[in-house]
Amino acid sequence: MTDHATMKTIAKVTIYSSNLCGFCFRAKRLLDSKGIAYEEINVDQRNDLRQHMMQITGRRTVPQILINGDAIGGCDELYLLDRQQKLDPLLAAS
Ligand SMILES: N[C@@H](CCC(=O)N[C@@H](CS)C(=O)NCC(=O)O)C(=O)O
Repeated sequence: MTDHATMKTIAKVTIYSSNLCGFCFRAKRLLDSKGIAYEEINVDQRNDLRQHMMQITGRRTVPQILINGDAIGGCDELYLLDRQQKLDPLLAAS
């Protein structure tokens, strides 16, 4: 169970996701492991939200992740940023 009391909410993180999406699951697992709170927008059955996601990210796959309004890409890009030790500074910035 996620302990919301200890979650960090410094950066605003948004994740566009869908059900039955392994990449979405992996991305959320990494954020959860860091105690980062995020807004999840599920685009299943919501073509309007998917269209909006495509407009602001230029991509059609899920997940799409935004940190303080900047589209950083999907799951692979999130893990790459983490491996490059660039993710924590982004998440700490408001
Ligand atoms: N490399 C992408 C892969 C994402 C991906 O393939 N997502 C699947 C769902 S798990 C998807 O959106 N498939 C629909 C499509 O390819 O149009 C990432 O790391 O986020």
